[in-house]
Amino acid sequence: MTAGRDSVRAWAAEARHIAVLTGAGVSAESGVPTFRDALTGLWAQFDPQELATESAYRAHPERVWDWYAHRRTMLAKALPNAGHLALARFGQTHPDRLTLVTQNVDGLHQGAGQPETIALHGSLMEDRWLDAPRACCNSQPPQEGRPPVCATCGNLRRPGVVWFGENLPPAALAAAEAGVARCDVMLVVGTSGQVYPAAGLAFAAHQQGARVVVINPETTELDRIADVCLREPSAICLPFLLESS
Ligand code: BV8
Repeated sequence: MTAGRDSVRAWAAEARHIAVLTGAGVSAESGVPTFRDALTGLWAQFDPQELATESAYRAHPERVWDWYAHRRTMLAKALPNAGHLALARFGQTHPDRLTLVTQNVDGLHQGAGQPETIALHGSLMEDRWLDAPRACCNSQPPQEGRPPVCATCGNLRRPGVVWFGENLPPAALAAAEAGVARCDVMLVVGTSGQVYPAAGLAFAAHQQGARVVVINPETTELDRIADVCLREPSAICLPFLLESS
């Protein structure tokens, strides 16, 4: 009999350390469209890798800025769901037994009360300068526009996210790898597992002998290394798995 949610709940209760990797699916029940679903309306004809790259931004700054502005608007109405809250409660109760790593840029794990969430791909709510700022750039507020720019040198503001082809923040990646190296259970929640190096963390957990549990209503690239796949929405599954631990 393949192990089911009851076994995973027992594994979580006994685990010395749990690593969790989340993707857009953990925020779906908060009304935040998943990455592929974020390509609706105006942006439906684009491949995410066409929009979420530096070269796309330099070629079409207005189009890419508008896409991020659209996602920010959607996010402004979103609240953490029962999945985010279950992880936050577990982290507050057992701070040394959880490493929470997210690919999400929506800040909902942090909003649920998990400030030490490791955000591998940055934050949608923070901007920075596209090119290294000159004295002029920080001597006056950016000039409003789509995108805002430095009124003197024209440097563009850009979303504080990690674009395809860009390195992840080294400290975040190192902290994630350290948490995965010491976990005996890894929960892979709401991710299609197609983007690296984030997806590689699940392989690392599997290789070091941890039990890997995929929580996703659909099949994913990572099912083949999973000990168990729970075909459930995360806002239902995570409270069940973690609340007794
Ligand atoms: C890099 C921020 C070094 C921006 C993002 C190795 C092999 C192949 C390719 C590569 C490789 N190494 C590097 C690459 C290239 C590339 C990559 O991985 N390409 C893939 C796509 C082929 N990686 C990079 O470029 C990374 N940088 O490697 O730098 C380097 C430098 C130079 C040259 C080479 C390498 C940077 C990657 C980060 C990109 N930024 N986000 C933004 O948000 O705009 S990635 C972005 O897409 C998200 O952050 C996330 O990571 C990914 C989306 O995936 P998911 O979150 O999984 O979302 P998705 O929509 O796909 O799936 C949702 C899932 O939820 C589904 O499975 C669904 O069934 C499920 N679901 C739905 N509802 C629920 C649910 N689950 C549970 N409950 C529910 N209710």
